[in-house]
Amino acid sequence: MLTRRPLSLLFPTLLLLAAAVAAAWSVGHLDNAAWANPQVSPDDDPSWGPIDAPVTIIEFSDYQCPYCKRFHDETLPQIQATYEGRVRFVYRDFPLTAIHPDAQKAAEASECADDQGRFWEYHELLWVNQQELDVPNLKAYAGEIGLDTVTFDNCLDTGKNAQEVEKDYSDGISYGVQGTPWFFINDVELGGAQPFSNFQSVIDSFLPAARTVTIPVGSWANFAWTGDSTPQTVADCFGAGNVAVMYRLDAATQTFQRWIRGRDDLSNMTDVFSYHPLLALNTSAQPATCNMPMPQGGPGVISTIIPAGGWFNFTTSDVNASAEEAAETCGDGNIAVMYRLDATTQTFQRWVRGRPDVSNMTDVQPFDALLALNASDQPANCSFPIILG
Ligand SMILES: [Ca+2]
Ligand SMILES: [Ca+2]
Repeated sequence: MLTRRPLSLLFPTLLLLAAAVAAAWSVGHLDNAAWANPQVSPDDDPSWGPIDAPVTIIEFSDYQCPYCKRFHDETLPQIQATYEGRVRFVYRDFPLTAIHPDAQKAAEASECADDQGRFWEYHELLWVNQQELDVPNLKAYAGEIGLDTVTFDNCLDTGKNAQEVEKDYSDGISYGVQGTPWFFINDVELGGAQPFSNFQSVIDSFLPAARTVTIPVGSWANFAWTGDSTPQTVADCFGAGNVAVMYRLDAATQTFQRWIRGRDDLSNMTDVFSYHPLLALNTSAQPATCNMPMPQGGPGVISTIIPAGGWFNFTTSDVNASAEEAAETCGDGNIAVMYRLDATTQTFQRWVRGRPDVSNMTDVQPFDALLALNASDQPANCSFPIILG
């Protein structure tokens, strides 16, 4: 059963902050809506995941229910692995006491463990031991994970959390829960045993679509990624062996790294400290020729040709040249964006034509800029979710 309730819910929205750099440069930003389903409350029940996650799953469950165990053992781990950091999971009790004589006490016991701050460990033990949930066993499990057993036994024997469990159950009835397990995923109700793919399609409907970046053959691309962005991780996303070089510009620390396939170290460029890498975007209709000064002020120039509409990565030995001065050597108006990575100070500058400041990228925190070279003979694609850093 899959129904979408017509609620005036504020959906998580995707705000695209178009950095005024280039079409290839865009960053995503999630407006993290807290749980906003006015009809179904997470109450005071145990949860994991960010409290402001764009998706909240509230499960109503019963420790003696075989389908609940199956969800816990098979489906939930997939949800956790796929949506870590983007999903909050809340566990509420819905013991079907007419058919499951131990379910009420098991639920109370889990709340007694929660009173000692150990809900999830205890919860795991209950699923492992689903066939043995009578009161003596519930007490034994508390001892197994080192809870204060006197306090725990007293909690269970006096029915300290009976009302809490009954409130979950009566709330469930009022929300229309008809059995276990039963789920509310933001404003979508999902009842009964369901495959992971059904959870996936509901969860995905609340998340921004994956973004795909394509690097043409032999080209550089400049983009941002707000997830776990080690150069190696991102390079691997583009397919085995495609990306040969990756720069990572960390906006937060204003530092950069250079990763080169086949080299063990993640170079911070001290090995080429006399050279200062430049990355230029030529937005004109013709190739741009950059005439950089020779090292040590020698005669002549070093010419680099940047294709029309493309990025190019090259170096300058002119330690005094700013990003803008480097761009000017490439002809009037050709270069729209120039990064200059100062190997000596391990800092970088970003110059954007028409902007008065040489941005140090504090304006695009907390996004990490990446520059990747596709050295393969085919276009390289990477699809990645837009995640808040
Ligand atoms: Ca509750
Ligand atoms: Ca509860």
